[in-house]
Amino acid sequence: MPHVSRLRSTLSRTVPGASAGLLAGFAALAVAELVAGLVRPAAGPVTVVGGAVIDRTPAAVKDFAIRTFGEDDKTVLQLGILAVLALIAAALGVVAVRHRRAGSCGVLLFGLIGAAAAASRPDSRGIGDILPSLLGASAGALVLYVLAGRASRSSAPEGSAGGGVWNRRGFLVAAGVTAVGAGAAGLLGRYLTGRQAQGAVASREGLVLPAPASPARPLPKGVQLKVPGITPFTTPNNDFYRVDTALVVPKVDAGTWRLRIHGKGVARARTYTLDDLLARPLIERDITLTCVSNEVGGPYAGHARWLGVRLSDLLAECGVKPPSAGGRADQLVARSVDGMTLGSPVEDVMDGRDAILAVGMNGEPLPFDHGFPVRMVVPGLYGYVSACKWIEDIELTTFDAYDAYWVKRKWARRAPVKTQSRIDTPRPFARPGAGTVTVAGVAWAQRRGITRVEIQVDDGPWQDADLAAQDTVDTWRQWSYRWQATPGGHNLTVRATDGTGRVQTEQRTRTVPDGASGRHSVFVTVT
Ligand SMILES: Nc1nc2c(c(=O)[nH]1)N[C@H]1C(S)=C(S)[C@@H](COP(=O)(O)O)O[C@H]1N2
Ligand SMILES: [Mo]
Repeated sequence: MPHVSRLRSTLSRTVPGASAGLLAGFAALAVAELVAGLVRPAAGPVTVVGGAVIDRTPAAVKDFAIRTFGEDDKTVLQLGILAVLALIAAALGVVAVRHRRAGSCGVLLFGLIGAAAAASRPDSRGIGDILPSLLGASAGALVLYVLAGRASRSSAPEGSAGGGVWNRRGFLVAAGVTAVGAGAAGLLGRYLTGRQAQGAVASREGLVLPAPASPARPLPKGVQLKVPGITPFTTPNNDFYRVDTALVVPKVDAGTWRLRIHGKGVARARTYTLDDLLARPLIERDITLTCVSNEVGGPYAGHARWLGVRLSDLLAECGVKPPSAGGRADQLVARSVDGMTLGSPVEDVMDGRDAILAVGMNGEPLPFDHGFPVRMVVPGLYGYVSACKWIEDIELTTFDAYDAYWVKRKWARRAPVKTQSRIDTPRPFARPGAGTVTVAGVAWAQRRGITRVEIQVDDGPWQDADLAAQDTVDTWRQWSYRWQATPGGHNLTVRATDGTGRVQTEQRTRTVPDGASGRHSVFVTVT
């Protein structure tokens, strides 16, 4: 049966070849991880490749990923990269059984691609970033060369020169040694990375936040409605949405953290330590933060009480003037330790609003996910043009001279928050019983405040909802509406009016380039 034996001989080359390739890939990643642990944890192989992928993802695809995978988008991306790498490694292994050099060269080529990806990241810092990929790929190429040699001999027909049995054992021994060695290297790399993070963790645990010189006004009674299913007025830190490009959350040691303010029109460039900031009079403010990627009705909005330094005070100390007072810079570019850049209008952050360099969030130091030790928060601007996490540098420049990260990717230069409202309850496709049904949710128009919320049932007239107390114009506002629900399918739509008297538009736009507009609707079936 010639077909069967040909199939068997193909398989007997393919299986060891693919195994050799997978092991070589594993060894390459493990060594890269170890080198990264030694030189720069943020330069781990999957991290830099993933980061480079994120940097090149068009706005529409990024939006799709956020929409589809939500905050798991990064896990999905990393698993995807690992799956692709595994396929390529297995294929290279199959090639290597016949052409050992070609297989190893293929691995080296991937190392070069990885190094290029690392060097292209906005936070790239030279040789330390490309070493993990290069050394990892070299290790992988060597492993493949050795294993492929044994695999091709081990797949020789039984009884031919060299003897299949002994060689198969030889292959398995070499494979086992590789697996154990690579596993150990990978674990050691992870351990080293973890140890560096411990300093940052300790610095956060040791941080005692001073009391604010200017506390937030106590929350008015009645900002929080007692309606099951409504978004809580204050978002607990653990539930606060997270949107950023960091595959590995930066762990910054508060003790070594610095913030530099410099650039156009900065009469006195300064560098501040965290203690410098904490020694200043702190302000505490309630501010609702919203993401430009939030769809109508979407979850990317959160509310917190922020503690920090008034940004305009620091800018004034450095001699910065807003354009309206003759300042030469109209754009403030905040840069984070992971190379993210966000550009805000200088006029906005100095116009008297509570733009904050925040150190505290809801009574505790910023969580790492939300920018420890210091981030920016500017009421009225979407996060991508204002809310720089893990900030380390503020450069004054102009919108003409510089485009920040998201602007280079088709998002708008300027992006004030649009008036939005959301129905939290009933949920879409809920089946409430007939009679009184409480419809409730939140509405926001930071800087302008919410003065009215209305509900429309099917094509009926707009009816006023009851407004919860308003905290400030920079916070969202809860609302509720007692609906006399009749059996059947119904569509509920909400619209808000902001403090300028403007009604939320029904014009639907996508999130790109400057935030979604349109009205949120929920379809329910009353039983
Ligand atoms: N360093 C850094 N800061 C960042 C981002 C980022 O990707 N990197 N994303 C911004 C965006 S798009 C938003 S909406 C807010 C979200 O802040 P949060 O994750 O604390 O909710 O952070 C902003 N600050
Ligand atoms: Mo965002």
